[in-house]
Formats: sequence, structure tokens, C-alpha cells
Amino acid sequence: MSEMLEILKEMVVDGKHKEIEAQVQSAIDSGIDLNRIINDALISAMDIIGKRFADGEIYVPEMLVSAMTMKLGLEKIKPLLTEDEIETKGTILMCTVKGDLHDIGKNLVTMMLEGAGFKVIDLGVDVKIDKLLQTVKEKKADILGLSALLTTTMPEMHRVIEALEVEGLRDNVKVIVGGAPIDKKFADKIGADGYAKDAAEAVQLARELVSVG
Ligand code: B1M
Repeated sequence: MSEMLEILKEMVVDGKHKEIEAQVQSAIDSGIDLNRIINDALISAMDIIGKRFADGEIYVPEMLVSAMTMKLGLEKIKPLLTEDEIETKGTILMCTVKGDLHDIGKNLVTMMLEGAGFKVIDLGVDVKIDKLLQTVKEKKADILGLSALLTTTMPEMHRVIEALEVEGLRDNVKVIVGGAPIDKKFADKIGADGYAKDAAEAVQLARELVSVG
């Protein structure tokens, strides 16, 4: 089993996008827990890629091919996470903030939230504040989820919260934040309603926030 996960991890690291779907399917067929496929193979591969990039061993194109490979693998798992149609628990608006194009983590969080029965409206990446405010109003979202992977785009989360206040929308929606450079201290500092370190925590947090209304 762990050998299969190792192979999967290497495939993502090496950007073997043509082979990844078949390998993920084999892992699923052999009964490996989906969370292990996600955490121990796919996410773990991106950590290796991040380190190699930081160390100057690889460049953006290689990072991009690995990201694409990871996405293909995740897409294969997605239908299994959202198999049970459960009554909607609440509406969540998700996005990666303006200036930031990283969407793998955001997509993973979205999938897990959908799997947990939330209706998720995914606005994509590089989302401007105007668009967020307009959609919060139109869709009457219970929660707004903001993702950021760059230290340079973290401050955009604060600007979103300030804009919600200015527009008189802050009390209508809970704001949750996440992404590799974000932590609880930062979330508290900018006045977010919650921080989640990963997709599983995001589901837990969303459940808590919706139940307290
Ligand atoms: Co970028 N990149 N990247 N990159 N990239 C990082 C983030 C970096 C840490 C790499 C490094 O130097 N080690 C670094 C940021 C440094 C910094 O800010 N301090 C970096 C850089 C510098 C850049 C560029 C500037 C490079 C350049 O062009 N010179 C550029 C910026 C582009 C832009 O956004 N404007 C860039 C570009 C890219 C690619 C496009 C090539 C590609 C992204 C492809 C895509 O997403 N479609 C990419 C990738 C793949 C990475 C790394 C390697 C992997 C990110 C990832 O997908 N991780 C990353 C290094 C790393 O993080 N190890 C890196 C897997 C994913 C599942 O984890 O996104 O953390 P993550 O999500 C987690 C949690 O954070 C959390 O749950 C998820 C699941 O557990 N979470 C939430 C995330 N959002 C949440 C929201 C929530 C709750 C939890 O609630 C709302």
C-alpha cells in the first residue's frame, strides 16, 4: 500500500500527468483510504516541489506541471468525496484572493466542504473585492472562504474584511481564511471569524460557524 502511495507521490513530483489518473484509480481500487491518497501522496508531493523550488533546483514550469498532475489526481478522487447528496448545510463562497493564482489548496478545501454537504460557490483565483462583495450580497452566503499562498497577497484578506465592513455586510457573513503562510494569529489580527490549517479543519470550522449562526 505504502509503495503505491510512494509511486503516486513520485509521479506528481515528476509531473507524469499522462499516467497519474490510472495510478490514482489503482490506489482507489486497492482500497487505500482517500485521505491517505490526498495527504500522504498528493499533498506530500507538492511539499517536495515547494522545497525544490525554494532551493533553486526547479523553476516555475516544473512546478506548474506538477501542479497540473496533482489536479488531475484530485479530480479523480472528487466524485468519491461528494458521492452522498446530503441536504445543504449552508452556502460558502470560496476564492483565492486578488493577485494570487494558487488554487490547488482552495480546490481541495472546496471538495471537502462539498463532500460535507455545503453548497460551495467557487469564484476561482485572483478574485477582486468588488466581485466578492457583489456575490456575497447576491447569493446570501453564510461563509466567505479566502485562500492565499503568497506572503504578498495575505494583506488582501484584510482589505476584503474592511470592504465588507464599509459596505455594511460584515455581520451577514462569516469570514474564514487559510493557506500556507496564514496562521491563527494573522486571522485574529485581521478580524477573520476563523482560520483552518487544512481542508479537514476547514470543514470542522464551517460546521461550527454555521451552527452558531
Ligand atoms: Co507558487 N509559490 N508561485 N506556484 N507554489 C509557493 C506558494 C512558494 C511557497 C514556493 C516556494 O518558494 N517554496 C512561494 C511563495 C513564497 C512566499 O510568498 N513567501 C511561491 C512563489 C514564489 C510563486 C511565484 C511568485 C513564482 C514566480 O513566478 N516566480 C508564482 C506566483 C503566481 C501568483 O500566484 N501570482 C507562483 C506560481 C506557482 C504555479 C502557478 C507554478 C503553481 C500553482 C498552480 C496552481 O495552484 N494551479 C505553484 C505551486 C504549485 C506552488 C507550491 C509548490 C505548491 C502549492 C500547493 O498547491 N500546495 C508552493 C510551495 C508549497 O506550498 N509547498 C508554492 C498543495 C496544497 C494542497 O496546499 O495550497 O497550502 P495549500 O493548501 C492547503 C492549506 O494551506 C489549506 O488547506 C489546503 C489543503 O490542506 N488551505 C486552506 C488553503 N487554502 C485554504 C482556505 C481555507 C482553509 C484552508 O479556508 C478558506
